[in-house]
Amino acid sequence: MTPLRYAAMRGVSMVETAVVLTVFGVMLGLVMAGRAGGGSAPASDAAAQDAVVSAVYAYAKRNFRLPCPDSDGDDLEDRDATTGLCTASDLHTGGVPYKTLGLTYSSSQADSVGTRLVYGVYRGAGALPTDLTQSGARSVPNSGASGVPDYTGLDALRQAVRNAAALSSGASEIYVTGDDVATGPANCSNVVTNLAFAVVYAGPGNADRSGGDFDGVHLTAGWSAGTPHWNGVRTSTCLIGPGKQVSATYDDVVRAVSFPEFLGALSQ
Ligand SMILES: [Ca+2]
Ligand SMILES: [Ca+2]
Repeated sequence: MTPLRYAAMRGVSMVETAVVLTVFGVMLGLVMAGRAGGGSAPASDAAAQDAVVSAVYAYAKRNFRLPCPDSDGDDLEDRDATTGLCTASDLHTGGVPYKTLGLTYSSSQADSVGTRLVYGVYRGAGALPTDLTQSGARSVPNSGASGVPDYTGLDALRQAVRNAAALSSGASEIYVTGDDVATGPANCSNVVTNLAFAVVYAGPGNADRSGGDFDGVHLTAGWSAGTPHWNGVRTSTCLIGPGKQVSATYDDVVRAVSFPEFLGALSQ
């Protein structure tokens, strides 16, 4: 890569980062404004989630992998810099790694973004061909197959997504349930489809008045005030279908990114 080309790419990357940070700040402001008024603001909450999703897309394009979740509450992904692996093989879900994504929030927003938004990612059993949190060369269909050139960079991530989509991981990886209507019951026995990653918002409150602010069978352990903050959800893979309607006992909002949706975003 020529220096000129590198400089141009770096410039675009910084502009993209600035745009994402600005959008995220505006969206969080809208969310908090909705709270201050005493009412819920579903549209703004959904927009704040989408800002995180956009930041994850940008991160994936720059790093050729998805970030690990944050299970100890320091806003950094829980990843071993030496091995390049998430700190535990069963780390599926945790807090949003805001700092890793280059996102910031003020102390007054800490309750909303620090305790009520959860991030989950497809780990592919921790194997390089299918673990979306790892970067490295992949070939078709598996890494290092003799005589088949390996893909690297963004192509390698795309190949990992295709490899993951070809598996039937079921409840061993993050997935969505039904919505209690078209796609069947919203319980963890009903595995509708696995996901590349997901951002889940606990909603305005603890609607079902049980456990934490997540409702129903959703992430029943959730955030805890001690350390590690998000350890209670680390092994959770069951996420309620995004189509489930808000009701008197359910106000969570799920933003689920399927393998095809993620592939599409990586191609833009
Ligand atoms: Ca962390
Ligand atoms: Ca809730």
